[in-house]
Amino acid sequence: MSSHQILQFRSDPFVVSPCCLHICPKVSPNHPFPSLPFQRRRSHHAGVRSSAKKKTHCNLKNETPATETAKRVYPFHEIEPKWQRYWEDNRTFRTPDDVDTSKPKFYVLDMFPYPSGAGLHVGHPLGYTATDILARLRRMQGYNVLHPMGWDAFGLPAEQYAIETGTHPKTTTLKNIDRFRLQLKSLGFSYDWDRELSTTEPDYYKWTQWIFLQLYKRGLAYQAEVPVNWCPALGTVLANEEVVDGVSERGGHPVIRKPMRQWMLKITAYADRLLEDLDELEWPESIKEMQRNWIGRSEGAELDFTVLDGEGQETDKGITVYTTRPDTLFGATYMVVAPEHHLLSYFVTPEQKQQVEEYKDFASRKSDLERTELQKEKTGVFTGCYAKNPANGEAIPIWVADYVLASYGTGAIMAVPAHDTRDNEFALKYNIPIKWVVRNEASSSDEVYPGMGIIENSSSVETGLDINQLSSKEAALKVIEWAERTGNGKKKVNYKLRDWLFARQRYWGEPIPILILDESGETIAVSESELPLTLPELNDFTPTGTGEPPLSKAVSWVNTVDPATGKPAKRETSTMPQWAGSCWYYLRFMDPKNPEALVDKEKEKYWSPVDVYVGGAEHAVLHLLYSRFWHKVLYDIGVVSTKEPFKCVINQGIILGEVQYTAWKDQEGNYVSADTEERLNEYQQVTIPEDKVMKSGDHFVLKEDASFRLIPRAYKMSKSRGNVVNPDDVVLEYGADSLRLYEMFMGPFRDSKTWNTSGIEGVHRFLARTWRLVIGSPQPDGSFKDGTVVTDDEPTLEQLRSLHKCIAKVTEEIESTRFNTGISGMMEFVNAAYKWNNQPRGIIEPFVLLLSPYAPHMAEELWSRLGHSSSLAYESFPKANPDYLKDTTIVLPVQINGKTRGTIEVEEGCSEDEAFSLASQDKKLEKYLDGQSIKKRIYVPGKILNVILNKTNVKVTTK
Ligand code: ANZ
Repeated sequence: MSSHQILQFRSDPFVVSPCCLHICPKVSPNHPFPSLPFQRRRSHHAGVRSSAKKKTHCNLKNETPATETAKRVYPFHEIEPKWQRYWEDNRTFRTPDDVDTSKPKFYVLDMFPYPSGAGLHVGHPLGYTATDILARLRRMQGYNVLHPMGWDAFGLPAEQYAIETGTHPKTTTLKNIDRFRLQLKSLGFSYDWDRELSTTEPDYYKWTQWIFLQLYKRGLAYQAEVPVNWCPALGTVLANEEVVDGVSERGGHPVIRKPMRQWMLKITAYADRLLEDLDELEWPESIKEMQRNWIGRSEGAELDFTVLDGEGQETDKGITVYTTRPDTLFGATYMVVAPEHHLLSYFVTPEQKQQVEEYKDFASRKSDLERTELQKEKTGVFTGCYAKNPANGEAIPIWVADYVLASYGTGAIMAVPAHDTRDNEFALKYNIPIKWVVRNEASSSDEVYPGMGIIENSSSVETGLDINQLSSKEAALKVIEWAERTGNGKKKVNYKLRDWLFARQRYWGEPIPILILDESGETIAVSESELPLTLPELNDFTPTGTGEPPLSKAVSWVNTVDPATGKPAKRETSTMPQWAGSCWYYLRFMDPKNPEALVDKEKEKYWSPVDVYVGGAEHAVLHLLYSRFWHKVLYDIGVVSTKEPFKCVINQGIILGEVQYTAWKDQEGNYVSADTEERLNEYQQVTIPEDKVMKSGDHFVLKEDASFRLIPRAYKMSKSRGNVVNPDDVVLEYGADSLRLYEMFMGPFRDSKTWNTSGIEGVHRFLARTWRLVIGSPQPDGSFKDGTVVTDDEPTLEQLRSLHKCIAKVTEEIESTRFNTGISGMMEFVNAAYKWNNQPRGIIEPFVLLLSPYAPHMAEELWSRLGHSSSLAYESFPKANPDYLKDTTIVLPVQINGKTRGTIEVEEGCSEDEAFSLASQDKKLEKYLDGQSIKKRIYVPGKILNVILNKTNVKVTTK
């Protein structure tokens, strides 16, 4: 899924080789594991390693500098493909169709990707690693896990590419999918590949079309003449979100508003339920709030104003306004209608006609967003006509202005410039009277006051309406009651949510299964038994330019007959928008091959709802709202058993590119410091490589001259900035486990984070240390012995405490999706384990299981070397024993020459050396010990440390 489907095709066949950081031509970027000259290749088998039973000591302290380089690495390039093959051959992560439903289930889903030509970027594995960790954990905790992957593969880029090159979108899509699949497999994700699906496959879109028919049959899919965003250059209609600042999001082509007959889905019929059911979801509050705003429910009234003629006489025409503030009715000093208001032409006076027409033309070139932007200067034209305020009979002018939208409310407003900011701005600009009718302590006599308060200046003898002295709330109720009684209006609930424009004039999408009878223009649903209605083959994908979709070129497909009557008919040639396929894919994963139904009822009942759904925050509104809408329709017709599709949604933060340092140069090429008083944007910006930068205090400066300050900044990864990191390169250099671990270690999962290559080295070193902890030091040639250094010794209390602390931490942190701190817990464990002089099996085996959700390849290899013959994927995840988690620190008094001089906090059972080292670092004790020669130490564990100094000591001060 992608909201930014930019057409990118990887053109360079160069990747960074792991051996030398040199560019190696001809290494296919499609192959994540070309053979490497890096390490001597040995065969590994997933079989038993009996040497694991031998008692061997881990003698890391004696490693010589000669092994330094070899020490940094472990043979990930052998381990990783080996285990990926193993998982694939054994279908380790397959979720059988007939799972034991007495067991608990866990459905963890990624927002499936749009397989773009650019391949994966490092943002993808962030969410995918998180869901993979959760999936692996739950499997080991005894859940049935559903963890599928597929492709949201219809969409513009493949079609644009087809237009440019003549390559069929299907060919491009399949090629891209192959690449994505290979890349995902190279990262060791535990997807059930047997359930893979693509929205472009007829077996899949058969059911997308089926859902459309259910919507159509229930009046939820209809055709309407609507003003659409028409992009002449792309030859298509675009959705509002595909238009940015009046141009198409893709390609930047101008977009105009044009009325066209279009398929619409009646999402507004579900507005209330979409709003109410949000409360029961475990979603980020920010997304729920965005959905609430998008739905935009507001309560108010529709009030009728009678239009007056040139002489001020009442006509039979009326304008209905929508207002959320009926309490301000007496303050309405003018009215505004939208330029597209259907009655406008009836009441514009002949003198004003030309001006109004020109204004309508001016407004048609702006998007709704531009028109309603608060900062934009308000514009408008007087219609020459007046209307009667129903509350007091006053004649107020009617204006046409584009800050009122035709698509909201009634397309007309009563303007109250004393209490509405936009009206106030407009009235001041066009010299329209302002009348204050609401007061409170915060309001001033001549400024706009949009808040609630006590009503004044609001009574009329003529109409008998008097709301003075009432609170805004009471006054609003009274006005509505009065309007309903006198026939001047009624209570009204409004929504910002609009019906969903559901047609695209493009080829690469699902055909809409509708026939249009030639004779009558009547629309007829294609029979369900005829589905899928497959896309016809086409060689010419160019838009017709007239608004007629490219499918109209498939003449023999288009021209057909109504099977029921034999009457000639044409097929609908618009296709569905890209959002369609992603509206329901999570259901198909539950039962991907079912030819009889979208999803089997029993399977759906077991797997629904998705327990955890992870993806980018950019899908907070459209995708998540559209799929909730479809789900509710499916619920109403009995296809699904839950009201909501996704129980918990988590947004991963975005990954920004590596920090870039910017310096400025004047015309002569001399540097200008970033803290200069002058305007920096008048100078030329240059990017400074990291090795020419140093930190000075809180700032970054040029190494060659520290008086020049630089600005560090991380940017969104983009091809044009050249800061895109390709996951293939990282996998080649550091391995998939390192990439996974790094992406999780970068920072809190939901926050945005900056990529930093030295950070990968850090986690890579941690993995290498873990490897050596279990396998032992490398041999002089850099290779590692088979087997492990693990012993069958009974674990000590200290070892058990370290392990169980780690188990508790890792489990808790994964469950709370704090993956980064889970890794810190494992790092602490490994640091502690390096101090032990044996590595008992009872400690190391559980630790390997703890590591496995994060670094599955290494964990599988260690597990196999520890003597296990099958995958650890379904082993029980270790459970922390609370007995080993108790706080075990004690306060130890420290004496110097027999006099108590302070205390230190130590672990119960800590060694004399550790206690002494802590004492010498203690602020209070440091002054007694610093530079002194020590005669002897008397240590009674748990009781006291007494340090006896040599009498002849001379105090050495180093400060
Ligand atoms: C009089 C008034 C007085 C208003 C006041 C506001 C404050 P929400 O809450 O977003 O629903 N409005 C109505 N239809 C509109 C349209 N088609 N285009 C632009 N503005 C429109 O906003 C409802 C308020 O927005 C309405 O209440 C109306 O202005 C304006 F002190 O009416 B109000």
